[in-house]
Amino acid sequence: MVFENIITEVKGKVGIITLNRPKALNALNSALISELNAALNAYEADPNIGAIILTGNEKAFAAGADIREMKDKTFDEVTSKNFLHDWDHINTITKPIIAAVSGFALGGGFEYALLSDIIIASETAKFSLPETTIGVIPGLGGTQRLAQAIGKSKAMEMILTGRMIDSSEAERAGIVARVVPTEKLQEEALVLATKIASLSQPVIKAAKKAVLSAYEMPMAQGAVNERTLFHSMFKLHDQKEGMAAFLEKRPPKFENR
Ligand code: DAK
Repeated sequence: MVFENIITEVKGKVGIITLNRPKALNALNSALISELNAALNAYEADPNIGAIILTGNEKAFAAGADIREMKDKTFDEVTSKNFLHDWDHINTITKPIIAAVSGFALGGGFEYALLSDIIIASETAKFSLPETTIGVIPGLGGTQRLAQAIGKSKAMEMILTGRMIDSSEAERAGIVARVVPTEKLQEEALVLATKIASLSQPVIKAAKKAVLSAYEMPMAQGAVNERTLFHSMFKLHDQKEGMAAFLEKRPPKFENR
């Protein structure tokens, strides 16, 4: 596939998507999001891909939705066409997604990082939800996911003021899994994604689904969901193989089935 706003690349079993509108600090517009959704679908459908990396460049992961594209929209237009309705398509992807963030992750850019499964950040990463400073509020789940990630008081402070935080504050607050030197970000993201992609795909998908249920259902229901998923692992060749390999003191050979 040929894209204009993103670059795709496969390394081993890892599908990489690099946002590529550097002149606009990777501001997200409709064309970019359609391409992103197409690339995500292609990796989701490709049996050789076990994990996905979503990244930007050193200066910006993404500085939010494209303000030029939104500025003149009327209330009727945004409601009748459910403006930006396809932006949460990433939620349908069952393979793990790692956001590798350097530079600005603002507004919708930060929300895309929060929609990913793991965020690893470079030392120069900066996060904020600045929507209130331009006359709107977050619209891609940021109010919900940030509050869940860091608690009400800090989320309120960030959202009501638009304050930008750096990578060490983001790490302390639990937004990012890890901070790495800027020049090592892509390498570290690839090591992490490659490790995940080396495991059994159905097992990894079940683990992702189980963790996400912590955000989507009450605890008791989430625990039942986890138990059902756990039991379903015993239908897999890879469960037999993983346990046999452990006992036989050899590396497992997973077949994704
Ligand atoms: N949109 C459009 N262009 C942008 C942009 C953006 N968000 N961010 C940066 N740019 C452009 C600038 O206009 C500038 O273009 P030229 O003037 O050169 O043509 C170029 O990128 C470089 O930016 P600056 O000159 O401003 O660079 P600085 O280093 O001085 O500042 C900055 C960097 C990141 C601090 C600054 O650019 C900035 O504050 N950017 C805007 C950040 C922002 O407010 N983002 C939030 C946008 S609202 C939804 C889904 C998503 C959303 C809502 C709903 N649904 C599913 C319903 C999301 C909303 C948003 O993200």
